[in-house]
Amino acid sequence: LSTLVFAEIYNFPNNFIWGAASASYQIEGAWNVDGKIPSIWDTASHKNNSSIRDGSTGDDAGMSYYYYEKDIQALKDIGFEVYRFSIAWTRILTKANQVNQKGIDYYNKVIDGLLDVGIQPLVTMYHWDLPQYLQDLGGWTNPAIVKYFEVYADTLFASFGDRVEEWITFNEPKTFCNGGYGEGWDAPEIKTAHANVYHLYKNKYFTKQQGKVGICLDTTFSFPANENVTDELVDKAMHFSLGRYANPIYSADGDYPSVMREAIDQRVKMKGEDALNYYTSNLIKPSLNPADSDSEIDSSFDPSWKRSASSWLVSVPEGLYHLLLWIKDHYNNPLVYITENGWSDLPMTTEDDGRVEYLREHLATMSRAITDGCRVEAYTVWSLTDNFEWMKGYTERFGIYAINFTDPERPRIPKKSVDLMKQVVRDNFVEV
Ligand code: GBH
Repeated sequence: LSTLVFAEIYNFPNNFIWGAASASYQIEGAWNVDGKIPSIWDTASHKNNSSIRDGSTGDDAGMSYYYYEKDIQALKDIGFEVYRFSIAWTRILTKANQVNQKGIDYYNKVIDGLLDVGIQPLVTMYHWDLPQYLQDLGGWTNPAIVKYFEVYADTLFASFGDRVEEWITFNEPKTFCNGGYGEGWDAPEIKTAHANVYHLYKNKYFTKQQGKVGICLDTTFSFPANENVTDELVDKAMHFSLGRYANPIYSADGDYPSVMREAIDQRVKMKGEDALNYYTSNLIKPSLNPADSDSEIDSSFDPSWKRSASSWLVSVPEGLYHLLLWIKDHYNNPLVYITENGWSDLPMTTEDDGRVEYLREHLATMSRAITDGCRVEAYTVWSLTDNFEWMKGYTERFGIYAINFTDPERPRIPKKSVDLMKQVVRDNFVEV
């Protein structure tokens, strides 16, 4: 008997850019050497009874601080042309905001090592490892952080901008704002937000206590300076001052003031590429308990969707196709880099058939989206190696290379998906 294999071929443009992605705290280790200062993830993972599933830390992780050449070799073996990695703010600047030369030296070695073998660096400035001393000042809730981040970014541009051509400011602001400061399931594990408290009161206490929960906003009133100043301008000034906070909470449309949005839109017309992380999708319907969420939307998984080792991650390749078309239609077809896409399994498998299938199917839908006019130019798989998966520690593995975290040499061991990626990079097509 012979086996019949039905394979469909999905092509990619000749100049398509392939690569892999990682993030500093998840791979580097060396958490307290060469002048590095503590980050909020050092704090979260060193706490007694930390919330990290296996009680682990990123103190050593894949030891990329020492073994970055193994990462570069692993990229090169596949033929990748781009490496997305992040820089640890905590290595670059001291508490006194002085440049830490040893930190600069480390990233110089990584960047030069990549360029030597023809791999372009794509650098994320912030992938969640905020200096702890800045968190002690309120972190992302303190407006002063804007200036601190600017000083840090300035140092990066000045130190590496001669060789790094592509930068990403923030990895997943929705995740670190909501996870870190809204619902508290990521470092610094703070649960705040006016809306949460308001809804808590409304749902749990209002019937009995009949009180009110408000928010205290501050504003001046803006008077016209002369008779040429229009009422519209007064209104605009008020919206910049008060409306930016009040409108989302109190206005009929619940949005930021349109006058403010239009003014800002004019100034920051989206330029460059949209860096997009896509993993999974969901089914949505109007909420049965509207009080539970601001969106009044309930989401769930289709039971037919394949599950990974991560509870939130199911395989929905069609979702990537529809997302790319949605972006094309809503944002005037910008250039898009897929900066993360990947699959988790349990330690320690190199027979990662689930990942191979996930990647094949997602690359195929990406190819279809490109055929249908989307301007996707690059793809970096998450992740180059197994690494510290945040609150899940080392219990969920995303690498296309496996790492045994008890082996002092931390060899990068190719999984089956490395063979897949080699073939895709070589042929510029994927078979499904
Ligand atoms: C990415 O986030 C990150 O950029 C990367 O660092 C990470 O390693 C990778 O995903 C894999 O997780 O645990 O149910 O509360 C992906 C988006 C948003 C997915 C937060 C996990 C937490 C869900 N992430 N989410 S839950």
